[in-house]
Amino acid sequence: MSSSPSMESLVLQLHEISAVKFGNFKLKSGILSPIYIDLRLIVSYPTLLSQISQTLISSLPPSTHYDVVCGVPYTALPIATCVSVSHNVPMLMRRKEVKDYGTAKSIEGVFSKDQSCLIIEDLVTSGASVLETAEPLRAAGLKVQDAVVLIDREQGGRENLESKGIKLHAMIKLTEMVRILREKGKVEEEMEGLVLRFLGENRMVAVPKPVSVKALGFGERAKLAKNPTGKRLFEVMVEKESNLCLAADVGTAKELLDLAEKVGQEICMLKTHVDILPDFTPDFGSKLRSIADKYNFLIFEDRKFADIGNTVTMQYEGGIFHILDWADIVNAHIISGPGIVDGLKLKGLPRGRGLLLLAEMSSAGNLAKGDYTAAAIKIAEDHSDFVIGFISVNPASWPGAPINPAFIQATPGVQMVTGGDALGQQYNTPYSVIYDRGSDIIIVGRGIIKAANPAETAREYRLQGWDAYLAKCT
Ligand code: 5BU
Repeated sequence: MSSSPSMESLVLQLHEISAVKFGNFKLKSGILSPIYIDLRLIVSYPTLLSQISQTLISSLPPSTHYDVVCGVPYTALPIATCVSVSHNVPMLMRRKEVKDYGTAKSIEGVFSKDQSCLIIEDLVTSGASVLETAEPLRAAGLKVQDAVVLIDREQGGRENLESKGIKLHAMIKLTEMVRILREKGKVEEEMEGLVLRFLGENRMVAVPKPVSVKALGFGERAKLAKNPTGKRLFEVMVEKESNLCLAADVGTAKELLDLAEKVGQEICMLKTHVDILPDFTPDFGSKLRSIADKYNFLIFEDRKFADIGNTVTMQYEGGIFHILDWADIVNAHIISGPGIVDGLKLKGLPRGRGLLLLAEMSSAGNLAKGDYTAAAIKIAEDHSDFVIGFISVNPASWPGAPINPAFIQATPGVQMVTGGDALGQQYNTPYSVIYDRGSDIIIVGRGIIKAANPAETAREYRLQGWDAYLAKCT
């Protein structure tokens, strides 16, 4: 362990290795800044790395309690490792991308629920990356109340984190750092003035949040829904405090029914792909229906009808699956034009069923955008007695008039951390899908199915999805 050097000496060393530079730099946000900080370099200076880690941890108030530490990937990982080793505190690692095979965990390391985790970060501007790390840690049951950062840019991070229940502790504030460098003759007074003015003018960098108006609650929206299934879905969401739909993509009908029993109480909707079940029998629908009735959720067969109206009437009602008999909701592409909705409506509306239109898709390179999305909205409006809403990815970004609040937005491609799979699927987090992207329902498949304990994980997704919805309404 190295002896504790003065703050001046650390700041001078950071300047010496060019981890702090003055000039004219374009930041990630596009803003031009007179100061640039790159702490990735410190891995090449082990003594400095160790000294910084020491000083960082001693800047915490003595009362700060933590059982484990977790660095924000990637720059803070070596700092967190140093802290862990020198203080003998276990460390956790958050994956930036979750693998689609093996354990599919977003947090690596051993921990137990209710332990406190200290987040370690190199540089905080808005606090967004600390929040991105806090989210999956909290979802896994850990308490996150404190974060410690090497340099606080004083641009709103402290306030943004405070509003999410995280106290930010800083080894040094950027203004103090600049003052030390000026006092030691490393920066001209004029440059110090420029930096201070820049920081003053950019005091609050908000965590991006496009949703600015208070959203209407699901209870209110239930009253606006014309379709009985759409209305019921809103009501179930309110009753169960759940906006979670499970994508039950398992290998057999037996597994699907077992899974439905396990997670039934957490979900508002269960989504099937009935044509992937090798042991499908004609009584599958009635078995699933009785589980749905027991736990009060709706059944959504993700059939993605795409043919002309006449053909889809037969596909919906007939064949071996008899989807119309057991699925509350189905969905359709609009590639074939509005006739597909007329066809499905002919069979579905008399039974009180509902339809979701595919306005967007979650997979990379898909063609459902722009005019296609706009056409889906128009068809939905023309058939609002049967269409209950959309499969969408970022409805908050749709141009034009606000979408009728009677329509429900349901979004696939959701996991606890952003990323994707090897075949084009793209994931966003529950919070970003509901709060930032303006959706209502998170559709989660492998994030839950592949978890060690699907019921518990479903509960975590439910809580995150619901919290994001509540945040939108207040
Ligand atoms: P995942 O395991 O969470 O990636 O499963 C996503 C589910 O949602 C899966 O059943 C897909 O068929 C479904 N899905 C999708 O991922 N993206 C889309 O645009 C549409 C459906 Br539509």
